[in-house]
Amino acid sequence: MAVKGLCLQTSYNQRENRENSSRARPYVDECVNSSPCDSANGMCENSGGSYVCSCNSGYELDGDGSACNDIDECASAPCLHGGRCADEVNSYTCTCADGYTGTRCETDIDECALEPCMHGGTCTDGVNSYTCACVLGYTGSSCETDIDECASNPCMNGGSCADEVNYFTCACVNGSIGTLCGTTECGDGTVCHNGGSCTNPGPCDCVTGFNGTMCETDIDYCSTTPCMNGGICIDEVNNFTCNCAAGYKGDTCQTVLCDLSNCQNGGTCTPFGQPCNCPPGFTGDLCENAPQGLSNGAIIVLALGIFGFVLVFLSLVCFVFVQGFRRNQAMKPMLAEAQYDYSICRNRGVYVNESLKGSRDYESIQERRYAVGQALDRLRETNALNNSVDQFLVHY
Ligand SMILES: [Ca+2]
Ligand SMILES: [Ca+2]
Ligand SMILES: [Ca+2]
Ligand SMILES: [Ca+2]
Repeated sequence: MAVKGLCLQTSYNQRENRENSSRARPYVDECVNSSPCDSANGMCENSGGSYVCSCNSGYELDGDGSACNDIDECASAPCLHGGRCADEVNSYTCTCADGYTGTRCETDIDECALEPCMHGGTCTDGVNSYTCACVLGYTGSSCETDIDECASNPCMNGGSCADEVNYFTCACVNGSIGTLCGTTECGDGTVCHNGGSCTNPGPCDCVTGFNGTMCETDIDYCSTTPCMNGGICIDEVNNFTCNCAAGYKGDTCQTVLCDLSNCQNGGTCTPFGQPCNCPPGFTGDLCENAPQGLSNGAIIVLALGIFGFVLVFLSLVCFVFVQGFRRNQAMKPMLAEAQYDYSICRNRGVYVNESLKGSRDYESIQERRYAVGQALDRLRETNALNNSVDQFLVHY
C-alpha cells in the first residue's frame, strides 16, 4: 500500500507560479530532508514536489501514511485441526495437534503406515491412533497375542492340550478317544462319553455337568429358570450364565439398577437401566450406601461432647485446687501448734484425754489429727522438717 504526500499550491496564477517556481525554487527531496517514512520496515520514494512511502513484505502502511505495521498472518487462522499459529514477518508457523502434520496441519498422519498390526491384522487409521482387526486366534491392540485355546482345559480324561493358532489338539491317554478325549471304551462293550470314566461295576463315572448311564447327557442348568427379571439363561458345561435385561445385573439378574423411582439418597437415574448417579459420598448401584466416616452433624455433636467434657474436667480441677488452698489456710495455726506440741505418741499418734470421748472436743480432735498429719507431709516436702519428724508426736 502506498500514499502520496500532498504539495500545496498558493498562487492564483498557477502557470506563472510554476514557471517562477521552476526557476526560483531549488530541488527538494522530502525523503532526505524530513524522513517521513518508516525506514526500518519500509522505504521512501521521492517524486517531484512529493514523496511516496512503501513497506517491506509482511508490513502494511499505517493510517498515518508513514509507519509500517507487521501484518498478522495468523489472523486468517491458517492452521487446521487445532494447530497453534505463531505469527512471523511475512509468514507464520503452525504447531500441529497430535496426529496431524503439514505446513497448515492439513495432513492426518497415517498411523497405519508402519503396519503396526501383527499376524495379519487389518489396520484402520484414526486421529493419532489406529485400531487393529485381528485374524482369528490373535488378540491385543496390535494383535500381538496368540490366544491360548488350551486355557479352558478342554481335553478330558487327562489328555494333554497343545495350543495352536485358533485351535488346539488333545493327546489322549488311558484309552480315551475323540477330539477332546471325551470318550472311553471300557472293554466290556460300555462306552463312556463326555469325559466319563469306566467303573467296575459299570457303567460310567460322569464328570460334573453330565449324567446318564454313558454320561451322554449334558445337564441343562437352565432348566430351573435361574435368571430373574427377564434375563436369558445360557447353559454351559458345568454352569449357566444370564444375559440380563436392561436395568438389571448380577449372576441371576437379581439386582435392580435404576428406574425412575428407585434411586436412594437423592440419586438420579440417568440413563435408565444404569447405576444411579449418586450425591457426593454415597455409593452403590442405588446410592444405598451412606458416606464413610462421620457426617457433619455427627462431627458437631462429637465436638460439643469433647468441649463439655473439657469444661467439666477444668471445673473439677479448679474446685480441688480451691479446696486445697482453703484447707492450707485453715491449717496454718494448727501447724504452728503441732510443731511444738508433741509427746510420747509415735507415728502421728494423738494423745486424747479419755474424758473427752463423746464430746464435741473429741470429734474436733479427730479432725485436727487428720489435718495435722497432712500439714506434716507438706512440711516434709518442703524440707521444713527433717526425717526425724517421722516420729513426730502430737497430743491433745
Ligand atoms: Ca507477521
Ligand atoms: Ca491418523
Ligand atoms: Ca492359540
Ligand atoms: Ca450344561
